[in-house]
Amino acid sequence: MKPTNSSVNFNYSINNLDETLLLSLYRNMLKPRLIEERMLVLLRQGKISKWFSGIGQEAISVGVTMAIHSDEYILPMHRNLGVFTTRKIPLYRLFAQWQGKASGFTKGRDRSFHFGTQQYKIVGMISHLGPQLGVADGIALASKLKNKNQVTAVFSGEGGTSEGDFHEALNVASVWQLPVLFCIENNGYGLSTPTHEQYNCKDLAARGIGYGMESHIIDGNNIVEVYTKVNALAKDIRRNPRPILVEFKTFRIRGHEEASGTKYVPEELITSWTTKDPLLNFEAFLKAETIITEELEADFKAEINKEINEHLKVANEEEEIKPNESEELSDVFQLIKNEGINSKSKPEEIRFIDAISSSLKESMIQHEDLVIMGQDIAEYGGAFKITEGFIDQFGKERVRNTPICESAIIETAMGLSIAGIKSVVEMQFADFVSSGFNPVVNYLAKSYYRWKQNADVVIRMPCGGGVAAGPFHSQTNEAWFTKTPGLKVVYPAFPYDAKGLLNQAINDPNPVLFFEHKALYRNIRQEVPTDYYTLPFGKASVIKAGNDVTIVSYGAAVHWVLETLDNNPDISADVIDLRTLQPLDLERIYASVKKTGKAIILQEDSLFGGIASDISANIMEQCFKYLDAPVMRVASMETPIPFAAQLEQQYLPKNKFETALKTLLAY
Ligand SMILES: Cc1ncc(C[n+]2csc(CCOP(=O)(O)OP(=O)(O)O)c2C)c(N)n1
Repeated sequence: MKPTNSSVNFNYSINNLDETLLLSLYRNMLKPRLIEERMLVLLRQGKISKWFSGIGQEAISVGVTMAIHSDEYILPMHRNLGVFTTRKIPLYRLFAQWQGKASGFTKGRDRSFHFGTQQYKIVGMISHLGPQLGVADGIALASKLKNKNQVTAVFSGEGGTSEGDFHEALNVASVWQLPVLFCIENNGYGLSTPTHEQYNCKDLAARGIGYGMESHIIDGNNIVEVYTKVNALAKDIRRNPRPILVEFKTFRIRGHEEASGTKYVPEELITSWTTKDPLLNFEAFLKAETIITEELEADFKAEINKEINEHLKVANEEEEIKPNESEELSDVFQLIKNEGINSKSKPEEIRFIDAISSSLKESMIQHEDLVIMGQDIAEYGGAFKITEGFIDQFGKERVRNTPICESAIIETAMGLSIAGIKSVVEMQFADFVSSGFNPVVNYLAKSYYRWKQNADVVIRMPCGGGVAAGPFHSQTNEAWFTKTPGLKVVYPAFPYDAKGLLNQAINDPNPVLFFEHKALYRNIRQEVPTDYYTLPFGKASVIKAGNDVTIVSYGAAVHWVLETLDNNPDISADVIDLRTLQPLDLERIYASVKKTGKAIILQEDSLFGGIASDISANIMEQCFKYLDAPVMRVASMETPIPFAAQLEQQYLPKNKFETALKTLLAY
């Protein structure tokens, strides 16, 4: 149903708003409306693939965007075309984005509003909705750390407020008093789900209060109310940085997306909300007040339609993207110098854990903005005491205790990166990254490829078994990440490598999962330079040279290999410690296998789907004619990792390795 009313159903308190401002509020709402009406035509003609309508909700996008300064970030959702148009993005770029063309914002790699642009300070959504909110926390944290007194505005539908991300983001923002304006657009339905099936409270605004946050309810269809109230709130946040939640009451008068229709919405709801159309009511008001004439209205429409036509023509005439494999592959990671920085100091013998701690400390000095976040890492010094004493040297702003909100903190790290700040996030145990899995594999991993926004984040992962800690404190879960393009995965076995690689990980502007085996922390010592140095990624180290077999491993399992060889001095083996799993030094492996003719891979994780399988497959494909035996993989049992020491020993592959190695040598 097309809104047609012309009476004024709102009380517009224009007070001291001047005519120019009122006209631009009107014009800024008119533009997305006219674009959408055109998109609906194109959709029917099959010229665009999907459309999420924001018709009837324009006052929120436009009012909020006009109240936020143009250098303040705004994080819109799929119905917020008005944010993009009010920020004056050239329309041909939007049209090209929707057609998957190069002048869009993602080189055809993502659709609709799934993009961001630093130029316009807009950070678009990922499909999962909720992560936007935690990312806004990070941007707001950066503003607070740099004393910028800026507001970050972020949107969510009422459906999105049911996601854990929403609750974590509100909690973190409130505990840290971050200057975020959380904007909930309560439009009655999340796809076909009505509000009473989505939540069980009267107003979502109450959720702000639950998190210790000021909150407000605003009539989302009254542009004057939206603009004036948000403008006042934004000013207040700039003066007194803190989060505020606003629930905008509105209604989605079209389908979730055009193909899904509105059959499940009672007709009378659509009819009554149509009379509250934000554009037509305001238009009628401006006419009644003689602020706009029929002529001026026609001029506005003609100008906007002309702009739409011209820009559509530009986008339509742009050639389709020509796929180019090497361009796709080279856009997964931001380029970085990967040469390694040499140390100049005399080495000292330290433990693995000291190497990690020393890297973090030196990196905090090296990068003066670097922020470390994690549970209990400040006064308490972290579960493993790696950051003990850090707050005395670097202060609590940079060494941040976090609530138990893995998702929101990883999203916050993403937001910091958007605002130009590096961060390291400590998982208390690698197992708990599953509570922040979505932002790692969908936000951090894909953001550079999608819109060239790097995720300058290192996630530290204290991992691994042999410590009788049971299924949730012993996993080595690198395989969850090695299969996700866009993530680098580092897994050192020695203190020297741990320090040099962690320094490199923090230098790297891309997301890095840094695995630290807990069993190595206090058991493995090595001479390590006392000053700052880095080691390049993607370079395995050959820690023993021999002729009969190639042994490939990483992490604690490298030490099991060395123990086995100590007990069998007659075995002549090349031992390759991978050090990084992504990038993976396959060339080093191939060179060794071509020499020895036999290969065995030892991995601590259970066998199926682990990196040993991929290494094995690559050796078979690339070195088949050099092989004298099938490539062998030795790994843990296909069960969760158990607690009781004797069960854990049976589970881990350490004791099976010697037999497998001897079987291979005898082949
Ligand atoms: C994590 C996740 N679950 C489900 C979906 C599918 N989905 C996309 S939009 C949507 C409804 C969202 O409702 P709401 O947040 O109220 O926003 P609205 O579409 O009403 O503006 C759903 C279920 C999704 N994109 N992400």
